[in-house]
Amino acid sequence: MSYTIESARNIFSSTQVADAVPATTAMFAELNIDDQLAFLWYAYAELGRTITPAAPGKANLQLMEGIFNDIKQMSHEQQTQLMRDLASNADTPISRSYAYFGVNAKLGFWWQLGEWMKQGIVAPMPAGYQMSPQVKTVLEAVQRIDQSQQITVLRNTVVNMGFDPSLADNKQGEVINFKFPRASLSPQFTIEGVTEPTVLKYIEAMNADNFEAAVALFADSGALQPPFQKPIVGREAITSYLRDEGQGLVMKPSKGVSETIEDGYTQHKITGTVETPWFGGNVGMNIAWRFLLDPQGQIYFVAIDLLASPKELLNLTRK
Ligand code: EQ3
Repeated sequence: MSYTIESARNIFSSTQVADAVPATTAMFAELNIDDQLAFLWYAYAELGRTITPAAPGKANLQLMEGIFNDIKQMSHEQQTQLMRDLASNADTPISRSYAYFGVNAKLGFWWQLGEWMKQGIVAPMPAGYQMSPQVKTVLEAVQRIDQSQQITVLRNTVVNMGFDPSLADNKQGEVINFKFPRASLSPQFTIEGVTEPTVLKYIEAMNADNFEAAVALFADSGALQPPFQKPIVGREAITSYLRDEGQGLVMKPSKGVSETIEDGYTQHKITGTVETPWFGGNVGMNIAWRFLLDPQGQIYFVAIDLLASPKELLNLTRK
C-alpha cells in the first residue's frame, strides 16, 4: 500500500480532538458584526480574570506605529467603524494592511486596541451596552470549554479578520511579523517511548525557531496539518506557514508510541503540551503530533491536534 496525504490523515484515528473549538467558532461566525465585536470584548475580559496575554514588547509594536498613529487621530465613530470593517472583511486600506500582518502581529494589533479601549483612547464598549441573547449564548458556550480552547477560539477569530489577502491583487511587500525572545531551552530532552531521530530533531528545531531545519526533515511532497485545518503541502508552503505561526512556541512532548507499518513506513504518535509566547507556562495546550515517516525517515505527514481533554494525552492506541 502506498500512502496519499488523504489516507495519512487517518493514522491514529482514535485521537479525540477539541471539536468544541470549530463548533464555537461557527457559532461566533453567525453573529452580526457588532455582536461579534461585543462577544470578543467580553470573552477577552472573562479570560483576563484568570490570565492576560503578555505585552508584545515595544520593538514589535513599533512595526505598526504608522497605523497606530492614524487610529489615535480618529474619532471614536471612525475607530468603531474601523473595527467593524476588520471584522466584516471589508476592503479598506487598513483591512488591506492587516492582511500583511502575521498571526502574532494580528493578535498584537488587537492587544493594543484592547489596552487603548480600557484607557478610552480607542472607542470603548458603549456605556449601558445590553448584551443580545445571541452574544450570551456564544459566551456561555465559550465558558464551557477549557482555557487552551478559549484562546484558540479568540485567535481564530482575529486571524480571520481583515481583507482576504488572496483577493488583494498584486500582494507585495513584507509580511509584518513579531519576534518573541526565547528562554534558552535545554536541547537535551527525551520522549518516553519514542527514539526516532527525525521526530526528536523536529521538536528541537521548532523549539529554536529554526524552521529551515524543521522543514528539511520533510519529504518533497510532505505535508503538515495544523489543528482544525487542511494539510499544507510542500516544503515552501510549510516554511512560510511556520515562519508566520510557529514563532516562540515552546513544545514539551512527553510520551509516545512508534510502530513500523508497511513498506518501511513508520508512524509515531506523541502527546505533550505546547505553550504560546502570549500566555507562557500559564496555558499548556494538550497536543498530539501524529507523524508518518517514509522509508527514508523523512516526514511524509504530520498532524498537530488540539486534544479534547487531558485524558487524551494518554491515548496512544493505533486505531
Ligand atoms: C480588543 C478586543 C478585546 C475587543 C474587540 O472588540 C475585538 C478583539 C479581537 C479584541 C482583542 C482580542 C485579543 C487581544 C485576543 C488575544 C488572543 C491571544 C493572544 C490568543 C493566542 C492564542 C495562541 C494560540 C492558541 C496558539 C496555538 C498554537 C499552536 C497549537 C501551535 C501548534 C503547532 C505545532 C505544535 C507544530 O508542531 C507545528 C506548527 C503549529 C504552529 C501548527
